[in-house]
Amino acid sequence: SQVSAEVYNYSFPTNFAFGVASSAYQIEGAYNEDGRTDSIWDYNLHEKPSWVIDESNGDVACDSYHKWEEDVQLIKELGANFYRFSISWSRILPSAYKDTEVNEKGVAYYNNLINKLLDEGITPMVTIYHWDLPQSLQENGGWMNATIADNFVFYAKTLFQLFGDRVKHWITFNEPIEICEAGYSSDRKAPFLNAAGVGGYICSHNVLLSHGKTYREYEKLFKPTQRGQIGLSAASYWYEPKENSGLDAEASHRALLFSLGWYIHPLVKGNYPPIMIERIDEISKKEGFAESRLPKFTDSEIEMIRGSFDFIGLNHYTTVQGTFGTDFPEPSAYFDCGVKSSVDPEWEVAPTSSWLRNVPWGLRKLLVWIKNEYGNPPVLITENGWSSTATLDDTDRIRYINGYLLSVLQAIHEDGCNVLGYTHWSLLDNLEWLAGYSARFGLVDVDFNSSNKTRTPRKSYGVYQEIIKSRRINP
Ligand code: PNW
Repeated sequence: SQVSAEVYNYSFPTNFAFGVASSAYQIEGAYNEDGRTDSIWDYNLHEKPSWVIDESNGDVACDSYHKWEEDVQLIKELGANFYRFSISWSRILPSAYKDTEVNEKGVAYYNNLINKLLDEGITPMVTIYHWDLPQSLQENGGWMNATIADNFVFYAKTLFQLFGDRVKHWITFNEPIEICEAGYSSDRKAPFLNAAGVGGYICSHNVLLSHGKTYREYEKLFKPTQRGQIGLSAASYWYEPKENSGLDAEASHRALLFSLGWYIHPLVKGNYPPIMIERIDEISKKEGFAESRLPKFTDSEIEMIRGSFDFIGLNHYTTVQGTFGTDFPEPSAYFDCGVKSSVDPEWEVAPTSSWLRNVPWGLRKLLVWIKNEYGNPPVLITENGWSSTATLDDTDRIRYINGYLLSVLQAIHEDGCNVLGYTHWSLLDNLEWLAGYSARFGLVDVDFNSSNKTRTPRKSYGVYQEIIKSRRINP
């Protein structure tokens, strides 16, 4: 659907920030250099290369561990206000567990990066955890073990101590639904645990408790002097009712509560969405489980988690259609939710990611849904992006960026949504998890066959540069 001409007259508010994002395992390489130890991704992709379609891994990736200065230069040229990157836990704490030694060489790498960004006028935004759990913690159950919270809080506090004098924007977790539902209830992400209907809920519970504790420790020990902000980045599709029926509308709303609401509801309201609690309790009982598969928060945990955010991070890529339906295997979060998803074949599909379709109005509807459901909290779009082929002439990405940013402008100017900024995923082509190097998400092309991982800006890089400069979308 087209937007009306006047939407092109809107500009981004003066305090609206533009950035680009990346994550450690996807770009750094240097997997065993300077004391870094294995994460669950290193371990699993070395054990079984066929997890990844091109049998690639993050051993070298974009080699940003050595080429970070060039990356900062690209961000500077782009004119971005901030750079969202993640820190590799096992580079900072090779022994991973609480009270273990900090690795000075790992610290130096991030100090250099942060200082250079600041020198160039780029605000550093740090994701504390972007999926690369130290393998030694996984050997003790990883996110399934409640003791992970103490280890995570120690790691996070180490980062606040080391970098918090200069880093004022922190994201505890990138996409808990991918960490947990994909990692522990399926085999779509490491550690490939595949405990459907169980693993994802336990993992998410521990992630939420870890987030809440980290927020409260920062609030108590660091915020008074460092004055930074903390959020969590949740991933969500927009669910558009497939048929114009009450049942599909109810199903689509429920799917949003079971995905975005799974994490944002606790942060805003203290607990899981009531519909999740009711359905999972009841279905677990019918399935013969002695207790609900959804763990319970205590009253004091609810108090701790409620309000544990300064902004909501939103990773949004695409839209699906929701239909009422329960034909899923049991137990599973899909069965618990009871919504089937499909797509409109008319929606343009990304040439290298079959799940990704260009549906710009979905972002606007999602922002309005968050506003209505959660009292218009400050939302930072922490990821949005498109995967093209290796071409430099990426007109499909340009179409996607323009469409989604127009949708953001409408959400701000016509719907009054509180949107703080926009982050494009990604600066560089990088290791797209199980899609390897086949799905290119970069504004900048990376030649992975070249020994120096040559970076070449695409056409979209120039378009985003122009948007940041003019603060509007050029018709
Ligand atoms: C994100 N979905 O994952 C991750 O944060 C990035 O590391 C990743 O490279 C990027 O998106 C591109 O895939 C997603 O199901 C996982 O809509 C799933 C979805 C979206 C993003």
